[in-house]
Amino acid sequence: TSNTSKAKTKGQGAATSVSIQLDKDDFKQAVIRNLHRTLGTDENKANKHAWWKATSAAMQELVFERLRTTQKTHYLNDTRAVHYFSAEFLMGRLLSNNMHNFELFDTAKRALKELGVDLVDMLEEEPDMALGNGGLGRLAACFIDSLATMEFPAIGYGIHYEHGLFRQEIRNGAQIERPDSWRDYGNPWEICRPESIQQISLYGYVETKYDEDGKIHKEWHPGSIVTGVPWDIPIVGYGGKTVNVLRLWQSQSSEYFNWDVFNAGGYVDAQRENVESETISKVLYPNDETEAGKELRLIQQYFFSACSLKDIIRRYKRVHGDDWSRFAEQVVIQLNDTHPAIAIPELMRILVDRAELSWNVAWEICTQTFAYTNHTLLPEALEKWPVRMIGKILPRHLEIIYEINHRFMAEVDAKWPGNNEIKAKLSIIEESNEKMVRMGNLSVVGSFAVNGVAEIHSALVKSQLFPEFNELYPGKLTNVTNGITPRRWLKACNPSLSALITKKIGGDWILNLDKLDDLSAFASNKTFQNQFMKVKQQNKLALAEEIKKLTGIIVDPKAIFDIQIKRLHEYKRQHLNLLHILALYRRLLQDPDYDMHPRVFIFGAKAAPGYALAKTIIYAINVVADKINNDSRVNEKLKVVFLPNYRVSLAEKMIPAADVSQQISTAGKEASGTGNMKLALNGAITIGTLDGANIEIAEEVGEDNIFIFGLTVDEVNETLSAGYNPYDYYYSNEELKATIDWLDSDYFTPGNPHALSSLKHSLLEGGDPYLVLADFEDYCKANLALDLAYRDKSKWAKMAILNTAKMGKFTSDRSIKDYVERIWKLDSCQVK
Ligand code: GPW
Repeated sequence: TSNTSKAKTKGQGAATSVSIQLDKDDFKQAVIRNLHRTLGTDENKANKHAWWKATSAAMQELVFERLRTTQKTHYLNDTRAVHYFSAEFLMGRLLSNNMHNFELFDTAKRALKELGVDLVDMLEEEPDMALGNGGLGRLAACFIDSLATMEFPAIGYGIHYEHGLFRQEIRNGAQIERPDSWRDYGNPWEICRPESIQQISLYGYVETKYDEDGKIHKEWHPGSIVTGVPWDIPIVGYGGKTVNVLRLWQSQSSEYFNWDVFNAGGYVDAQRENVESETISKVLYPNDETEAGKELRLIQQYFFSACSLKDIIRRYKRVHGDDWSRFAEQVVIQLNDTHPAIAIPELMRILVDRAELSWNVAWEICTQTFAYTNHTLLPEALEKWPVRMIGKILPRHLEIIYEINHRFMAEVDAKWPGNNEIKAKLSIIEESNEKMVRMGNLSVVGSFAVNGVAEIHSALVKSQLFPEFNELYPGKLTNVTNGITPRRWLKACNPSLSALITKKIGGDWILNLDKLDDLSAFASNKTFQNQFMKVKQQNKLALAEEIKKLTGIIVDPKAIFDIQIKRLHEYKRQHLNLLHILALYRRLLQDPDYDMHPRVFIFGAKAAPGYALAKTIIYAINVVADKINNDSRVNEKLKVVFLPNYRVSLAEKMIPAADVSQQISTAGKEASGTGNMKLALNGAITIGTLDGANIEIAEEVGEDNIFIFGLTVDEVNETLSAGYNPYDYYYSNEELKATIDWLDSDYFTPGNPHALSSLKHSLLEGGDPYLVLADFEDYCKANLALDLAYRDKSKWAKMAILNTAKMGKFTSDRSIKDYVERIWKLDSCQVK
């Protein structure tokens, strides 16, 4: 089999014109009809929520019509499709997005206005669909937007979590977690597909049988059967032509019970320790970049991978019957990190045990079907599952994994004869005290392509993480730099800037982001600078109002809005930002005339509930904020805001108002970053390290239009191998020492002097693993340069314009084009 037979990629297939013709009056009627007939209420009684539901229902009529046409077209053309397997899809809100992608936003706005409803205000009724933690989940959401926009046959597969990422509240400065219930009052976008239910097996044992010819056959007798119920979310491409689906599986207990196991004895007791079926899709694990190592998490991974594979196979068989020879021509499966990697042995099981293909034929199909994206080098995020746990939950899969490894080890031995060190390193099984299955190694061995998510990251995947794999399989490891959808992250979230850009250079940028470069010609034009900065000012005013509403804090829209929004992690170094804030505070106290442009530091971040130091950093930001904001000696020049419950819909309000984008991870640690792209696209200037996609952003905007500081990847490695000692920096920089010591006094936490001592400890005795102290001085210098640059209004405006102008590369349309041409080999399919 080969997946290259359809290698020709016909252009980009992007939609070019509006397909839905609906005027204001049609729209009004559709909303009212749904208010009456779907919601059973009327204009006089309807509250905001009812209007939102009726409007969503009106949109959904259009969405379903295009969904049906798309599915019919794909079916009739028997197209090769990509299946994007991801444990997370961080969709955010869908109504405004769907309106924008159908190019009906303005129509809807005018229609609703005549009904006495403010659309923008009404959109706030929609809860975020927060089925993801951060960058990885949001990337999946941007990718399916681009896939639909460019009319590629694609389906997203994931989990229908009952509770998405927790809602964050801040009480007395500390994070507390509240359950997220995004479906409490019904979700208008999802449609249940009971006709496509799947059942999957768990637990039990494997029986070895021999047929008359002495051939071995393995039979898995499961201990329990779980039902997967699919919910489809339509994904509307820009232009409204192709509507793909995101299919999310909900677990349900099944009627069916396997009595073989009951007879095996001891069953009821053993069963009690097993995960209950309904629990599987209950909640998203909130640990970003750290594996939970929990049985339930492994079951979640298997559950959605196995349901999705069965779904794909059912669809394939409908056309091709038992002829497996074309499977890999029709199906490509992208593994979003290793979370769905258990799909590899699952497909082998189906092909070998069920379809009775030979191992070699099955393995050929398998390794032509899967491709794997790596999103991190952090050791704590590289998934490993105890052999014992896999053996309990998926006994047959464990056997298959061992067989894959056995054959792979022979391959390794052929390449490096007798080299046990390399074998131990590459083995899918880690021979530690507690034996582990390395999901990364399994994914590399079982895939035809492996990619990192930014140039530097992919280079490090090759040189640090998988160097021997790179030798063994030349060309398999590659790069696809991440991207973001400009529909959500510019057109929808920043309507004034979008309108200004379109007025200046036309609207082609929405589907061809490189067009933004046409703005470069106006970067020094005073009139355009004024228009551009006026939009920024209006967006800052709107955010200032939001800040007041959410926190009571009053900020000056003329101040620099300096924003750091991302999950809370030591490697992302929110505490480096905080130390610099403390340094500014101290300078202002020591010298009331200290010359700086007023600046508001704004944070948004959730910490994993079990990540104690991350929670301490949130607490530290909040207590420092409280002190500074209420200190009349400094609060004209300095304010600190922590906005609670950072999420997609809040990001959409913050990003358009940012002057400065903080991207300050330790070099080598942030695989790519995508918030960096969103902020720069909206005209924020980055202060950042040479890490992840920052490097490529710097290449695009040029060194004059970004503030780069800190150690490079090579310098980080040199510093660490030279025996890094944070005390050297602590004792040699008076300001640094003073700010760190300040945190450990009772100045910020009256009556509780050591409330923040774990933070100080991690930076000193703890060895400062993320080199905060090493980068502090250079960070301060970059901040100084930034402050000076801001005072030159024209210079800053030019920088901001050029940032927007040079972001073309970072559209997710380009990422998807890279995947399609270099990995997936898909043809686009125009839906009429
Ligand atoms: F650890 N990323 C994330 F690699 O948001 F799996 N969550 C995760 O669990 C992981 C990665 C994982 C992020 C990266 O940190 C970020 O740099 C990258 O831009 C994003 O994935 C999308 O590739």
